Amino acid sequence: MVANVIAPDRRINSLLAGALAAYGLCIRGWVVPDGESPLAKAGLCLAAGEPAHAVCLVGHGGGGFWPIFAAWHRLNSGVREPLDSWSKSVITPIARAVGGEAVFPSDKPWRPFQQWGMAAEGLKASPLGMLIHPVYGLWHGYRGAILFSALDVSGWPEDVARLRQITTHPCDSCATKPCLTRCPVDAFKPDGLAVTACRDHLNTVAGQQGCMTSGCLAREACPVGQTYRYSAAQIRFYMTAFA
Ligand code: B12
Ligand code: SF4
Ligand code: SF4
Repeated sequence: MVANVIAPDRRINSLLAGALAAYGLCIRGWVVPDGESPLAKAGLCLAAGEPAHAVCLVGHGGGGFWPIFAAWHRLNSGVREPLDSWSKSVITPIARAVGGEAVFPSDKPWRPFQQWGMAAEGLKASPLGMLIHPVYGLWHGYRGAILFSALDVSGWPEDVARLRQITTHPCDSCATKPCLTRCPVDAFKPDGLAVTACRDHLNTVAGQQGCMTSGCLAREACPVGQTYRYSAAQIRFYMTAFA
């Protein structure tokens, strides 16, 4: 776990970190936009229409939460969208307990989770569209966010500046970019993922024996954060959900 969490309110930060750790989840950083930032307008609205002043991003680096989710799933096998349902059942009460409101990446209108991830940890997008993390590589994600209407944000700008200075971007120094040469249907285009080409391939015999079994070959090709690679069961779950 890298220590790059910014805590506008350190008491709330430690309460949240402890509660999330019990489920294999962690704080993936805070976003406290100033009034001028585009982030202040993007997705920062509470259910009652009030503006939110701070976002705590919740997610995972690696697949530590997977055994906890899998045990829950065995007991709740009929639930639709099981990972999203589990995330809601875990994060919603934790958010309420600290006076926040939980929002989720799967709920429409989509909140800008990747923009929040870039602001919170200083991450950048990889050529695949996913954000790359200097430690976890492509093996990380977001399970929710907790919005706060008011929070003591004193000390925030200095902390953010320090964080952004120390963040390195693996893709900047990756000369060969193997992620871009492994996809059998060349689905990664400058304007985004060619979703239909990818899905069509996944439904062929080659796709079933390739990406559906081993995971997205492009993601697998990235050398960064390999020790955080998800388990075979977690990879299969995501591939099945996507295909
Ligand atoms: C819609 C969506 C998709 C669509 C993409 C459609 C498209 N071309 O835009 C589809 C279904 C194809 C998709 C696929 C995947 N997705 Co997706 N997706 C989303 C979702 C729900 C909304 C994106 C969005 O429009 N947001 C609204 C805008 C306003 O927010 P934003 O932050 O500015 O959005 C950025 C993204 O849209 C990004 N983007 C654009 N094109 C693509 C393409 C890909 C593949 C990705 C990952 C991002 C991306 O650029 C935007 C500008 O910064 C987000 C969750 C969320 N709420 O953001 C997850 C999300 C972006 N997806 C994610 C992931 C991991 C995937 C998959 C790899 C599957 C998986 N779960 O493992 C696959 C890729 C398939 C493959 N072959 O491997 C993660 C990314 C995590 C990270 N490390 O960055 C997110 C954040 C979900 C999460 N819970 O963590 N996804
Ligand atoms: S293979 Fe290189 S360019 Fe591709 S995601 Fe990994 S570090 Fe970035
Ligand atoms: S899952 Fe396979 S076909 Fe789809 S983008 Fe990844 S490598 Fe390409």
